[in-house]
Amino acid sequence: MDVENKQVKSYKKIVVLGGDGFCGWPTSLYLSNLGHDVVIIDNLSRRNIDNELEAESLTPIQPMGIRLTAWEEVSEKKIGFYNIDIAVEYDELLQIINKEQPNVIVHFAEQRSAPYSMKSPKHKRYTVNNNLNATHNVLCAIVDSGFDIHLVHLGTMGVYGYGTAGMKIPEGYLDIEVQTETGERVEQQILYPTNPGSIYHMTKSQDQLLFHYYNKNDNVRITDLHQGIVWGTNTRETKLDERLINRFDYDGDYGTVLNRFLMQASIGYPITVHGTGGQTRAFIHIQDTVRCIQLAIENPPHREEKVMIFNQMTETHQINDLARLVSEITGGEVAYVSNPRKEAAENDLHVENNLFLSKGLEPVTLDEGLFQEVTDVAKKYKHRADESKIPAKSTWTKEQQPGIPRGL
Ligand code: NAD
Ligand code: USQ
Repeated sequence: MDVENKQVKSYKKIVVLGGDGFCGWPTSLYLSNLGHDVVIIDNLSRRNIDNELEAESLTPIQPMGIRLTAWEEVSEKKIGFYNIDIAVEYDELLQIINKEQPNVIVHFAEQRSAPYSMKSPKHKRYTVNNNLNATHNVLCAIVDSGFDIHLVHLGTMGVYGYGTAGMKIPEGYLDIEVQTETGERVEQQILYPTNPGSIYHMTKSQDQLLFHYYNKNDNVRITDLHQGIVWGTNTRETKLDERLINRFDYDGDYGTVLNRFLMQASIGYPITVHGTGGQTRAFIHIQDTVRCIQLAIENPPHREEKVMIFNQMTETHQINDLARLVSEITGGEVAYVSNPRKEAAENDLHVENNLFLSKGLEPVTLDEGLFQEVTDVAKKYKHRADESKIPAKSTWTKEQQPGIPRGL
């Protein structure tokens, strides 16, 4: 094997929920390579949504069986796999937990696209049912099993909303002072108030309350990672064999902004900036995502401790600046399209992320990674692109227009 085989001192049994997805697959390989015993649970709903949308990953992802065989051949390590719907099949989920007895469960298994969650009443209801039942079933099953399992959940920066009036968004909690009826001033710490911008982001806000409750009532140990927009495609492990390649979404529903811009520029499609491009968002490279999960697993909260919240992001950028940067690297043209979303046209974003930095995260920055991403992935697989899937057609309200460049 080409990569350094890093065995951790304290080996753990880790169940990865959603381990076939964009973040879950490279995380499963990374943790397996560290020497942990990894078991994936995934109902392959993301692949079925590709069928529904008639869209495909730009990169040629392999069926789960081929992925797992390839990993075993490359690494001599086995990853287990169960295909169940954790939002629906509670008894099966509990049985797996009782059988596998994991030390850690990493929870990626939710419908994660904001535009998909806003497509129609059917998609709104699916996202709420899937995400809230998935999270609740996991928490309920952890308590039901009686094991002391550390739950690491992938949350989102979007729960905070993006307007911070110049203040740095703290890691989950806000210190406030209230005045009592007798005029005394008392300090308190509360969950940072949520302000979700889509049905999807709203489910993540609700997840926070489920975590708070199960932590308070049953002492479940929980780490909630408020992650920014992930960019990039491959990690050291997924690069080891073409059959291990990670997915790269570029369609109008699942493609996230920076990867979409890179792909669009590589095929000569105008770079689709929504509205004025004044929106500022938080970003993280996929290689840092997997490293952050490792750090979260290695630094669990204690049994009586409140839910631990990390802001899992490394840089903030305005969409306009990203478009300009991609255009400079590739020569691509920037198009300002109608914004199909209901979001502030401009915002500032300042985020506290000291927890991960203090635990040793050394971020991959846009300056180092962008050019490589364009050449290694976007250009290499551009023959697989279907231009008709690029426009963002899901609108937040019936009155809004899709984000289609003029003339296309
Ligand atoms: P993804 O859609 O690629 O992966 C999610 C996986 O979960 C899929 O393989 C899907 O089949 C599975 N899944 C969904 N519902 C399930 C269910 N009920 N039972 C079993 N399996 C189920 O998404 P991703 O980009 O890997 O995101 C993973 C997590 O990280 C999500 O919870 C998302 O909210 C969070 N996140 C992602 C990003 C990003 O930019 N991709 C950023 C911040 C946070
Ligand atoms: N945008 C464009 N042009 C495009 C696509 C998007 O200008 O072609 C803009 C959007 O209007 C938005 C911003 O870019 O202002 C980000 O959009 P996105 O699709 O990249 O990200 P988002 O919908 O916020 O969701 C993604 C993931 C989600 C995760 C979230 C992290 O899909 O799972 O939770 O990023 S965060 O944004 O920090 O909440």
